[in-house]
Amino acid sequence: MLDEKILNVLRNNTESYVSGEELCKFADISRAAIWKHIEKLREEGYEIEASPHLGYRLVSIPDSLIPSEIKWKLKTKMLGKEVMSYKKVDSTNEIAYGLAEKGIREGAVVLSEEQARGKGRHGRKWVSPPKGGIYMSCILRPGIAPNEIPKITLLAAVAVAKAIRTTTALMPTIKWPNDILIDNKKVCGILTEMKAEQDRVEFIILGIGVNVNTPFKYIPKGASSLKEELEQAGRDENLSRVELTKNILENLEEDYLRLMKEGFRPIIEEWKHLSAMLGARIKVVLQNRTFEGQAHDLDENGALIVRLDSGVLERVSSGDIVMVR
Ligand code: BT5
Repeated sequence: MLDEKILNVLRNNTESYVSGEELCKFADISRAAIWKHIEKLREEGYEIEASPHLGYRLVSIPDSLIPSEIKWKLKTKMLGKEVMSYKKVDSTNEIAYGLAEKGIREGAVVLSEEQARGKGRHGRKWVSPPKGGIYMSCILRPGIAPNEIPKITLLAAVAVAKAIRTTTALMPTIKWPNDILIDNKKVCGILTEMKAEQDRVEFIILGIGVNVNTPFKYIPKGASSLKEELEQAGRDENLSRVELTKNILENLEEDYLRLMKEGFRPIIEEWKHLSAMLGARIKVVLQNRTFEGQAHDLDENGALIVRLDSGVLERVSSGDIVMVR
């Protein structure tokens, strides 16, 4: 906490030095204690200049998914007020699930720089190398019925797509239910897990994985990263994962509160706008069968309505889609 307070004084004075004496007064601790906090911040990646006569000056901040960076000027009321960050975990969804079971409040966020066993849907894996990805799980307690869960997954896809568009100017599209693509390559996946009683969800863990500056050699075939797609567009830049994470949280909260207030309609409309697949020919892969048809619509709960060649409409609430060219 004190680290964060000292850091924020330095952030507000990057043009000049803040004297050790000022910091001592502000934090009400000794000079030696201030020094310890400065060292700790440096270990986290903050570059802080120290001059014996002038004091301290913040030179650069790290693009690390740590609470002090995520919470700084984050424009949310609930999401990200509590942030836990790790260097490496098996899965942020698992950590978040454990915290939610212990009663952590809605809006808490778990982040990691790397995952040893990142999870996809249906027991699949999410490749989660260090240095460049966002691996994040949000704890939500919306008090909805379990069959309404797809609404949250679709809402998250809309929020992440908007955040990617704002921070990169790339044009993402959504593939039902949970993939975010750029130029038809997957850059983000969403895994929604929950604990529920019969008719009411106790909590939801919304897991989001984004390939941001992820080194290309780690990315599965047919997928991509935001950095790679920017390069393809002639822009050679490293993106700020911190900025994107904050933007995702802000969009997520806004859409989540809108869902609670106005219902699912506005989200469906935005989803349709961002999805490139309605009208397209698709193959639906379910656990025990496969069929082709045309992606026709989304229903009021977020299920995909597929028009079969016979004209019959089929409702798909969970499964995988392959685009047929
Ligand atoms: C997903 O599953 O797309 C959900 C991914 C959710 C990951 C986040 S990271 C934070 C949180 N903690 C977790 O443990 N998980 C969540 P699915 O639709 O089943 O897609 C999985 C498939 O995507 C794999 O079988 C691969 O084909 C592909 N894939 C794996 N890693 C990828 C990556 N980094 N980028 C793009 N595609 C990937």
